[in-house]
Amino acid sequence: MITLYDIPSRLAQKAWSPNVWKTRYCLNFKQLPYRTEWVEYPDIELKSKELGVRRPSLRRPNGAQAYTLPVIRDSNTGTSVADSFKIAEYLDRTYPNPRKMIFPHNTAGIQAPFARSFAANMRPIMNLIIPPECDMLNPRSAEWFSRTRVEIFGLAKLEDMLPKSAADYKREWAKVQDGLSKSAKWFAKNERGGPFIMGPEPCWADFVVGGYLMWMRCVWGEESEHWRDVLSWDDGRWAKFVVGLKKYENVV
Ligand SMILES: N[C@@H](CCC(=O)N[C@@H](CS)C(=O)NCC(=O)O)C(=O)O
Repeated sequence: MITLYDIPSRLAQKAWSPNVWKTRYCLNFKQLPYRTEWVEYPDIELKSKELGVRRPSLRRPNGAQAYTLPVIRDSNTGTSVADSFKIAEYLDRTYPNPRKMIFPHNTAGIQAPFARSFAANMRPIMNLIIPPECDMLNPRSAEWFSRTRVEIFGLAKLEDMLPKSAADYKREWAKVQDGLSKSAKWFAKNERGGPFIMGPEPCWADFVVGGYLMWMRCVWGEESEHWRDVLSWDDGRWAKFVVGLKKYENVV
């Protein structure tokens, strides 16, 4: 059995974290049995060490190192793996179902830079999404998240990340749209019609995009203007994409 370690939110489905969603999509796609164990932010380092994760998986913008989720523990092999990309590689290597490869045709080498370029396109979302993300967490995680972000970004308070005026906010939101549109052009090159980057079956690149979209949907809510915007952008490409990913959204 595989255990997936994830950070809980106060939402009904609990799962919200973009990086952990990448892994959950992988597990659901490969139809591997697993269960989720919830870990609050301040407990991630201790839990990781307990599981035998040897080193931190993140270097922060201020240079500090941090342990992160997702982590998986696979009791079938006695292995713990941190970092969503490394977990995806581990899952393909350990459970190589030829019809369910996260990196079909050995594409890890080209999907890794895809994910980095996508994240770069989406960089403008950070200042908009991090402050409200905090409201979705349980109190211990919220306190810890807010305090560490204030430190990392050298702020007086978390809300200082937000644009100062409505006009500034609009400009920043337009940059998020622009970032997704750049990525939409990559998807449009697939002549098999999608909804995914390689056609009807998803792969790592799709789970990366899906993780971001899930994050936005969780933080702002399905009824929000933000989410309605996203679904309308790029001629409804993301609306179709989200429908396509739905069957991999089980939280167990
Ligand atoms: N490169 C890592 C990044 C993981 C990551 O940043 N996870 C966040 C949750 S979305 C985390 O655990 N952050 C802990 C922290 O910031 O202290 C991956 O893809 O797994």
